[in-house]
Amino acid sequence: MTGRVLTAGLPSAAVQVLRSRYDVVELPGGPDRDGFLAEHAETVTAAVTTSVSGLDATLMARLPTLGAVINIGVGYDAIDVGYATEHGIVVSNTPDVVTDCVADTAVGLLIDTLRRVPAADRFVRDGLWPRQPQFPPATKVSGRRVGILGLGRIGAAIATRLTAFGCPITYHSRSPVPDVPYTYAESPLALARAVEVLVVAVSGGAGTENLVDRAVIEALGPQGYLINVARGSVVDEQALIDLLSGGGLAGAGLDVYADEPHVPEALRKSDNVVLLPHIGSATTETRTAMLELALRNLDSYLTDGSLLTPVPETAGGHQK
Ligand code: 8YV
Repeated sequence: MTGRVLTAGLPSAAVQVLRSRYDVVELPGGPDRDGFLAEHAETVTAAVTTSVSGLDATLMARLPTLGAVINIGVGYDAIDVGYATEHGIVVSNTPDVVTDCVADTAVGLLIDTLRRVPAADRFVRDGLWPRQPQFPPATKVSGRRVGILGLGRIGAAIATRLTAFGCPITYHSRSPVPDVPYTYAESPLALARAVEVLVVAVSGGAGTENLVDRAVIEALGPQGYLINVARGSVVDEQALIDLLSGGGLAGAGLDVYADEPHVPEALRKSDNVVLLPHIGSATTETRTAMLELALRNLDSYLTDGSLLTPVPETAGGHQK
């Protein structure tokens, strides 16, 4: 199979790698897009995008010869997989290679949030230490009851790490996972009631939108913490802000938001949250492995139409 490869929202280093191997066109944003599509749309065979940029149905509909969407990322909620499937367009993602780094990020964020590590760092930098000899004690991590929402690859890797911290693990997934040494909770609400820290590790998409709603956050209570390394869409962000500011929740550690890269001022001004700019998979090693797996999928598709790691045909509600 030959044809052009369209890149949508890729970092320039990734575009360069693709350009060295394929005939690449880079999708522009804004007013240039219509002219670009008029010129190139009918020659595009495959598109390469990221979990953040995605590819919606409107754009796919304008690419009549598109056969594959190659996603650099495990989550594919920003790609309209329903539309793709209906129109014979195959979609791949990058599972497994992101698992370690996203799980590491979740555990690091959990520790940073409970132990208030960024606030302690600011305390030293701002010169407060000589004036106020003791940084206020924070919250112990080891042994704390942790709930994992979504015991997929990433949720399971988070559970393994936290088991080493002596944290009893409870989880909720669409159905109980066989042969795991953790306690199953029937619903997100039951999970929140049973734990002190809730870690969100479920995939984004229509099936999980607002799964962590106001009632779930309330159930964590004034001593509870929420950690989200999944998608902003899974959590009711306004309810989170209300409960954090009203003392209904002790703190939150967030890597993802409802409207990235925009983070509500109420969160940015809050002292009991730790905020990361969606860096779960952002290490050189993992980003390289993601790009390599995406390239192998693209090569495979352009060679014989097959994919190495296709996504399940229906999106929504899957654990990452
Ligand atoms: C990246 C992610 O932020 O894999 C995912 O689902 O959200 C992250 O790994 C993204 O893919 C950037 O390329």
